[in-house]
Amino acid sequence: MLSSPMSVDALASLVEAIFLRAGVDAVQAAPIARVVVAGERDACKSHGIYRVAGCLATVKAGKVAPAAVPELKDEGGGIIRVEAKGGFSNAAFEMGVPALVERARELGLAALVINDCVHFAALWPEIEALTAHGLAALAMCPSYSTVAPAGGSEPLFGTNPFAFGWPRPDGDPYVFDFATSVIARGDIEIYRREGRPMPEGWAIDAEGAPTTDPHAALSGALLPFGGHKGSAIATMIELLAGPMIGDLTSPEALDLLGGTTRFAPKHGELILAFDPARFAAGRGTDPFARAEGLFEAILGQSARLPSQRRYAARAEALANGVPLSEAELAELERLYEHGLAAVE
Ligand code: NDP
Ligand code: PYC
Repeated sequence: MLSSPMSVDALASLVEAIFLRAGVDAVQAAPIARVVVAGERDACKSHGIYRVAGCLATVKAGKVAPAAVPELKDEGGGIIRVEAKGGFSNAAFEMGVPALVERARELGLAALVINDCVHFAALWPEIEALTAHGLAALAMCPSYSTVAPAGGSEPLFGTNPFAFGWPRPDGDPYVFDFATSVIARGDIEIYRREGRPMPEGWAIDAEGAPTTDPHAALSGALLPFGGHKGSAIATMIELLAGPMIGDLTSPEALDLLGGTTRFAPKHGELILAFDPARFAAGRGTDPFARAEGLFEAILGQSARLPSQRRYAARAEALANGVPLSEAELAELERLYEHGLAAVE
């Protein structure tokens, strides 16, 4: 049952207050609240307010440093690093953005490396933070082993999200953001909570047999999207956002976490920013105008662009509030009242 919609600002204040009351330092609480509320506002339920309890459980279990203050390490080159020091990734990302934007403009491309961060979030808020500056961007990170490689049957990769954005002069950017598993694990947890079977083709059980039972899927393995192609992209993400940046792979993150619980895993993240105008310089063409032609051609076939659903949900939420069920509201109130005592 739906309660009255809550304004985006009111929801953001409530979520931030939950984190602050639970002992998360203000440096981290505000960025986490921004990301979680953006997910709920844009109808991305798997990474919206549903994640608040998991974050608190991660704090309670001592698997994240709630008072960590990230540290920027910028030597003026194309690689900017932020050490999250065991805190959530979100404050570390926000700290790195100004240097990343400045360097991408100066050099044409630049990378932001985040090390030692606890990661639970969707990547598109980060992509949008860069497209807002007229930059194209890629973001990726491992997670913890829950996905079998194509042809295998044991969890190895994380759900390894991969996101891309391209700025558009007169509107919302082109953004895609997806797990490299068929579906994010968060969605499977929502199926489990709602007691619904999942569609076929998402997962295998612990014996390697196809399953539509979310319980069996969560104790078995998810499948990569697109068979061997998704498997290869998941491998690339493990390499680029794991060993290449001196951080953990998904199997290593799982070892550190000690199991596939609702706790968020610790690992690194890689974000790349490109200045399209710099790349196209001297070619006598406008990359942004040409991109518009491509988007129009997609839309001209009545296909939709990724993020269109999300932007529509955002417009609705900004105008009329974020729709929350009575159960969701009660859960937020419980977390506000009882803090860490409210989570296992
Ligand atoms: P979805 O499959 O729901 O969506 C993936 C992307 O495809 C979105 O950009 C979506 O846009 C777009 N899309 C969906 N349907 C269409 C369509 N018919 N035509 C064009 N575009 C379409 O996402 P996932 O379940 O794979 O991932 C959900 C979230 O989980 C992501 O935000 C990801 O970052 C996050 N995640 C985070 C992890 C972490 O470790 N931090 C791990 C795994 C996932 P739209 O939103 O508009 O529908
Ligand atoms: O939904 O797969 C997921 C996920 C893993 C870590 C954060 N989100």
